[in-house]
Parts: sequence; structure tokens; C-alpha cells
Amino acid sequence: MEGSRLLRARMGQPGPLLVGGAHDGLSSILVREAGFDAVWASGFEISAAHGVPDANILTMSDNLRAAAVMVEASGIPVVADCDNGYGNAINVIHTVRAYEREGIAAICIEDNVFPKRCSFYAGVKRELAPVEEHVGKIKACLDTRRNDDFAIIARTEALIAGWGMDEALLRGRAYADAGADFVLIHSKSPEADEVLGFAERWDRETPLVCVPTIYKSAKASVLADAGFRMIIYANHGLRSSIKAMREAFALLVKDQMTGAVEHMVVPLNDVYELIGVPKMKREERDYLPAGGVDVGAVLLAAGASPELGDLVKDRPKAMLDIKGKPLIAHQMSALNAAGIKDISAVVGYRHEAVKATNLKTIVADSSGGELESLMRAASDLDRRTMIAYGDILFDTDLVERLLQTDGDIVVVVDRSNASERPGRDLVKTGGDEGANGRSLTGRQTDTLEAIARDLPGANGEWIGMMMVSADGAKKLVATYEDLVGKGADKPLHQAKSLKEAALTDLLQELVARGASIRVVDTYKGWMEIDTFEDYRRAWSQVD
Ligand code: SPV
Ligand code: MG
Repeated sequence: MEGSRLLRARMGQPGPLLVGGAHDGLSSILVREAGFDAVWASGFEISAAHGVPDANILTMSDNLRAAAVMVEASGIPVVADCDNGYGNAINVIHTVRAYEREGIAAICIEDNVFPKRCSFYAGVKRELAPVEEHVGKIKACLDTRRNDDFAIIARTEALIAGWGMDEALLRGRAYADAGADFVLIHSKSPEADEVLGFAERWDRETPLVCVPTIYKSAKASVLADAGFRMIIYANHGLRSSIKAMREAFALLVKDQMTGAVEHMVVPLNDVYELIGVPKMKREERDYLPAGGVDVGAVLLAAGASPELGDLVKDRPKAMLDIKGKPLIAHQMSALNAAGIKDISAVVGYRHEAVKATNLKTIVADSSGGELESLMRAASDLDRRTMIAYGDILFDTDLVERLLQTDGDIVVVVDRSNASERPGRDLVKTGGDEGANGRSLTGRQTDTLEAIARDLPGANGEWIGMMMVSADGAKKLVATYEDLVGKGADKPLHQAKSLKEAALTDLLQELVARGASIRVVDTYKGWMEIDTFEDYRRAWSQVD
């Protein structure tokens, strides 16, 4: 609901409206959090936050911008302090249009001349506009507003300027009779006697507003009983934050260590909650391409590759140059483009040569196999993770397809040429789609039945790429640990020992234990770099 309507609706309920002063988005959020009915976009606070006196030094646009930020951030009605309307009645017309357009609930216009002086500055030149001039401004407000709920608060500074109670009442009545929705009587008396005296003599229906800054001991209930319907706590947020910041800064300069102020500051998470980071995370999930911060990737790049001869004399395959960029950098680009930024590589052979920006490297034990390499990264397997061999090139589309799957363990299978690829990781899959493994819907209903090198009756090749959910990752690690418990020297499927085992051996073990491993089909979008011929092909095919 619009702020002006909310404010009007609140006026229909019992009790005074409590309004908290703020100067920016965060302070307005704190006003809402505390339970105030509305935010007071305080000229005093906004000026102070800009480091200048409250004396019409900031322009209407400066104040409007600050108030509009508060409307957006707080989500509760904003009552804007518009000083004297920033000029004469003609300026006021533009002020009303602009503030109403920004969703402000109410504006307050005081009878100070332009340029105004803050009500509390002592020893400064203080003049009031003639009463007729201010009545003209109030009429201009009422004639200009498009929506009658947009409330106009007419404020008199007669008591502040020392013009006496009779003048204050004369002005208040004139503004009420002109049609103002509220009359604000301001006072700098240390006691509430002045405003209570004013309220006692108030003889109009128009509700009263007060700002108990200097008269500190008047409780809202007392002011409400006297007839005040809106009570503005105008600047206490800003003043308390000055105190807190001053103390924290002094301690930081003294101790030169952030721990010194830890007891004085809110945790970072508190800030995140206040400014909507959890909501932004939900929006990221809803509207950004799949992937993002919650998904990691582990690349297995530890092995030596003697078949590539001199090409890998001083570097591992991951650092093979393909069109001016190492193989691993191509992998990282494809992952990054799909939103996966948190990437680790398990490295081994010539590991000191593996360098890439934003890549975490984990050094594997050179005597171990592929599975042991992966388990070196076990601490990274604490969330949804893409796992891939370090010697394959893949494109972003393939990563995105994997991200769209929802199984706990999902492997990518190439359906072309399975039988013609001896020595490869072959698979047998089964499911409810056609005999050739194609599915019209594109959904992965196929599951892995067997995986091994040189598998008779294979209907596809595992490309060395898989996605595990957080649960799937846990299952992978738990199964490995269970196997370790049974003896690292024991054979595991095609491996002589667990220590030498490949990832395929663990996948086969998971199948044997009844795990459901889903399959995503592909016919293109990847390439293995195993031989000189593969390397030559990569140069011709990579953009
Ligand atoms: C403000 O907050 O800017 C006000 C209220 O106008 S007071 O500072 O008390 O005058
Ligand atoms: Mg003000």
C-alpha cells in the first residue's frame, strides 16, 4: 500500500503515531525495525549526514533524494521535513509535485523564511515569514497534491523565534483553517509546558504534532493525552550513531587493531540481514543462470601424460597452451561463464607450473591414483560440485546442462562411437528412453548400470565430467572412507588397490551398492586431449 494511504489508515487507529528520525536508507530501516509507525526524513539529520548546517544549504533535490531512498528502503510511510518548502509558494508547488511523485506519505512545511535556520541554533538570525505568506504555501500544497491522502503538516516556529503563545496560536489556527492536515507546534523549552499549554488552548479539529527534542522527560502518553496525534523523535538515531562511531574510531586509532572494537560493533551478518542480502541471494537463484556461488568445481589435473612427449616436459597437461591460453584456463572460462567461480584443481606432476587467477591448487600424493587425488579435495566437497578430468575441454552449454540436473550424482555420457574407443571409460546405462539413449524430453531418466574400461556391451562413454549434489558429494566421500576402513591395499573393481583406483572404480562401487547415478547425454561440446592428434584438433576447433 502507498505510504500516504498507510499513514491515513494508521491515523484512524487509537494512540499517537510515533515517528523516528532518519537520514538515509539504513537509518530508515532501523526506524522500521524498532517499530515506529513512520520515518521522519529529518532536515537536521540529512544536513548533518552531508556535513553541513541545517540552513537550506542542501537543495530541495538533495533532501528529496534522501527521502526517496528512505521510502524505498524502509517500506513504511515517510514523513518528509521540507523546511520552508525551499522558497515561496511557487517553489512549494514544485516541492509537492516532486515529493508526491516519489511516494512520500506526508510533507512538513515550516514558517521560517528562506534560507531557514535550524530551530535550535542559538545566536543566529531568525525570522518568520508573514502568516499570509505561509497560508499561501499551505493552500498551494493542497491545490497541487493529486491524492488527498498525501498529508500536509503546517509547522509554526513562533515559539522558537520567541514570538509568544498568542502568535503561535494565531498561526496554528490560520494554517488549520487553510486546510492543513496537521499542525506542528515546535518548542525549545526544556519542559513540555509550552507545547502542553498550546494544546490546552487548541480549538481546532486539526490534529497536533510535536517534536520533543529539548523537552526530554515528556512521555508520549502524556503528550497524547494532551492531544498530540503525532510525535516525532527527530534526531536521536543520528546522535547515537555519532557517539558510537566516535568511540569506535578513537579506539581503532589508539589500538590499531580491529579486535579492539569487536565488542562495540554488530556482526557483519547483521548488516547483511538489514540491507537484504538474503533476499538478493534468493533473487540470484530465481533470476540468474544456474550455477553461481553455491556450486564449486574440482578439476583432476595431477597425472603425468607421457604420450604427449616434449609438450609436457616442463608442465602438466593442464598448462598445455591452446591458442594462447592454458587448457585449465579454457576449463575455468567455461565454468565461470556458467556461474561457477569457486574452482579447485588437484595437481601433482610439475604442479609448480600450474598458475591461474582464482584457482585454488591442492597438491596430490604422486604415488596415488585418480580417486586418491579427488579425495585430497574432500574438504571442498561440502556442497554441490562439478568434478571433471583436467584433460578435457568442454563448453559452457554442457556445464549449464549439468547445472540444470537434480540428481545426487549425475555423469555426462557421450553416445557416439562407444564401441570404437578402447581403453576409455565406457558405460552401460538403462532407463525408459529409446534404445540409442536419446530422449525427446531431454530429462535424464537414464541411470548408470556399469562403468569400466573396455566394457562389453557398452552404450556410451563417460567423458570424465560429473555433478554431485551436497548429499552426493557426502556419499562419495563416505563410500571412499568406508573402503579405506576395509583396507587401502584391497583391489577395487578394475584397480589393484584402492590407492591406485580411478574415479570409475568408485562409481562402479556406488552402482554396486545400489546408488542411483543419473546420466546426461551429449554428442558434442567436449574434447579430450590425450594424443598429439587431439592437441592438433583442439587448436583447430577452439575459438
Ligand atoms: C528536523 O529534524 O530537521 C526538524 C526537527 O526539523 S528539529 O530539528 O527538532 O527542528
Ligand atoms: Mg528540520
